[in-house]
Amino acid sequence: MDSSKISAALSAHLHTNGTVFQYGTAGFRMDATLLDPVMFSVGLLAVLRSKSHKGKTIGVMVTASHNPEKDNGVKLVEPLGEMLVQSWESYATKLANATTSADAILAVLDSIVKAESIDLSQPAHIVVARDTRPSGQALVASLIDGVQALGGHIKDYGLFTTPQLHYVVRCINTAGTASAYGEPTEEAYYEKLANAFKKITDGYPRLSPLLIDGANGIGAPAMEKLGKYLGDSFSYQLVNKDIDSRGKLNFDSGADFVKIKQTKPLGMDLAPGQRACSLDGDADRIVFYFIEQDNTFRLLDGDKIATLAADFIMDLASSAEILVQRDDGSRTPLQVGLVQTAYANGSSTAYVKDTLKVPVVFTPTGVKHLHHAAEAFDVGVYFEANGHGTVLFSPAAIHAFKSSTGSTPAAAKSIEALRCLTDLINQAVGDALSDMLLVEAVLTYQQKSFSKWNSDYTDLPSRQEKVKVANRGDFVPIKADTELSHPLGLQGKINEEVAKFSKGRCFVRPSGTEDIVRVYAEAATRDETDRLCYTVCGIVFDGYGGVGARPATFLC
Ligand code: NG1
Ligand code: ZN
Repeated sequence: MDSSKISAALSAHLHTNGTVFQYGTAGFRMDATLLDPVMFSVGLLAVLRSKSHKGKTIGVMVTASHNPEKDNGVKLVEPLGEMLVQSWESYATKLANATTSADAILAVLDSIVKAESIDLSQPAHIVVARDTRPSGQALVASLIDGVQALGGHIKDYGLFTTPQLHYVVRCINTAGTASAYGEPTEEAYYEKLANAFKKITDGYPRLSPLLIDGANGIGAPAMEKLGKYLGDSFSYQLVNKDIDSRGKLNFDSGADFVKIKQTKPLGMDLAPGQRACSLDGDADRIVFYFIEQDNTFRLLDGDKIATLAADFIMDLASSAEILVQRDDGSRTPLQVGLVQTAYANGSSTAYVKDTLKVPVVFTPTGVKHLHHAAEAFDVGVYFEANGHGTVLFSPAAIHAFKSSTGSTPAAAKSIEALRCLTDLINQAVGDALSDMLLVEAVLTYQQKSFSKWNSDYTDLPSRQEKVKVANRGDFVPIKADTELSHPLGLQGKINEEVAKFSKGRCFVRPSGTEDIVRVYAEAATRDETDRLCYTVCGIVFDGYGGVGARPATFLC
């Protein structure tokens, strides 16, 4: 470690304004003007992480996803495209907060090297990409300074969706192995998705055009490029594709806006019966929607995508008579499991358990938790209600798909479809474009309308609100985010309110990405849901450090 080189490089990125940094659910995320020292520290940490993996390539994505354009963020990606391992999150936090002086940063670097027994003579390879935020380029430059100060090699892929960055990381690190994931280029990514989609939908009548809201972010140009590879196998119309005008990214558009507001985005004309979807600002989330003839808005969210996918894969596996080889030598049917969070609509959970008869596992919020839980199944379907998720296939499942031939033409066709799905679905991370094609492939294969898909089960009315509090750290979630252990006494008050409503469910948890606590409520009717949600918002605000305007005082 060349201390003088690190000290000299740090002098251009010193942290001077007292902000306390925290590597949260989605890495570091905040107002972009505060991020320069953080980026430098992430560059240093990425080098150490790569060295600790004996020179494997580590990814860095610069994005603040669905958050406003003025924000930005950064997260690290492990060699197979997963989120940074949890034990390193605290190193990231310590290092970012140590950018106040050369002594502080050298001490933290040294402590990480010792704690992880890192061999500093190992090489370090980093790849970086960013979304369309105006602050992105300068932040990447700060990151590169950090990487180079510790002697790492870095390749800048420029503008990418988050899942594209995860894809290239996985490709680079699996090249030449039995689980090679593909060519680490943007073109190969589009080609892989488009070829799988074309194969699986071959011979079926095409669906009506899909309206796609690009949230004026990176998903828009990526969709345009993907569209060229898809040719006439997929018909769509892209709106909200202006990535050049300031202030438009995610503004009243995108997956998060549509999910929370339960309405169509700005910039989209949506006639009754038309099919539509929204990507988020870095294209790792997607939700679908349509409006009924009576103008009722219908959202097809992550829960609906998960049930559609699980049902489809189980149908294919059953018609293909897939058997999976187990460690004890036996061969047993494919085991499909579904992973949800507390934000999943209660009706979806009931549908999965009672109708699909698929096991459901609950994890805390944040895809790293869901991803991990999904790995326990042959086919692990995981989606957050907000539309962030994917489907993971175990090596044994992939082997079964590859080695089965099928005893009838129908079985052979189902096996072929399962093989296509393993290429179509991004195995590294939730991916809006891949998920969009997955949904369109299933609906094409089944010739199913949005309205029919929506009628699989009826969502309970739900509401999600934010409450600004003095210190969200006072709120400590337990039991996969469904309850709070602290502040003492608050959970009892929430329980009292929930008990007043039929089918009532409500929980409060601190956000990992915004300086707020979230309140989620469900009940039998819209009116009861809103009453429950705003009553609990009021309890939190009045008794537990609310700041600013009191939420929805008109109701309570
Ligand atoms: P927080 O801010 O911790 O609730 C949000 C989403 C997560 C996840 C992360 C990462 C909700 C309720 N929360 O986390 O599901 O997607 O952002 O972007 O949607
Ligand atoms: Zn996102």
